[in-house]
Amino acid sequence: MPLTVFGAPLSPFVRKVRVCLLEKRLDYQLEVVMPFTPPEWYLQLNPLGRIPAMKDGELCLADSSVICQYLEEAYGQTARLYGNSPVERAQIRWLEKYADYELAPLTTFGVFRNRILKPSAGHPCNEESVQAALNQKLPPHFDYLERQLGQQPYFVGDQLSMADIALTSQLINMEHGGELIDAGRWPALAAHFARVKALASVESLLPGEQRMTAKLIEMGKRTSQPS
Ligand SMILES: N[C@@H](CCC(=O)N[C@@H](CS)C(=O)NCC(=O)O)C(=O)O
Repeated sequence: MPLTVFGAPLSPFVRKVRVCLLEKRLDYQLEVVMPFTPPEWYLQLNPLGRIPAMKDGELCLADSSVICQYLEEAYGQTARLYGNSPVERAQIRWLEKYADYELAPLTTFGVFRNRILKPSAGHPCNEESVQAALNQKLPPHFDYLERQLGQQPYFVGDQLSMADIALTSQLINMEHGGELIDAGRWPALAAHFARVKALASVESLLPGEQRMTAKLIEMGKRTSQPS
């Protein structure tokens, strides 16, 4: 039975899991569950109501990191995404956590939510909060990540890991929200973003996401027009 991922494609956490599955060449199906108003049955899978969740046979898991770490251990013959030593695993988990808990509140719940989700639901974008994220809160994080990356192609070791996937996943939501990393100020990070986005796994998801984002932008324009 194939694995089932529950969630919506524009969530950075769902994208993380999908890219992990694609890199590991594991078959899966996506069952769309929208966040914030999940159906009652979904609370059986994740009592917090957040996406993603995943089923593997009878096993049900929630939280993107828990899911990806399970896939790494349960499907040991597939591409390794959590490094090759305790040191690498710790570094990868740190950067994954950094992406999910430090970047997400700014890139996804700041820029993307304000610019795309709120207008599509008839609520105004708080552009002041977007500008604060872009100009004050994100730059120190980008400085740190630029230093961590140095001249390496990937954040940890010399191969793709969940650190690269989690960080890129957040930056994709920022891009859907109309903002790119400034390549003049953070050249290594901007090049890394382009490199990871060009992976076949990531590339295969982006056109669908871009179409959905364009639709949401159109909805936002319609709801903001006076009737
Ligand atoms: N740490 C969780 C975060 C999941 C998360 O916050 N998902 C958002 C969508 S991007 C959500 O479901 N929000 C709905 C809510 O908080 O009620 C993970 O990595 O899976």
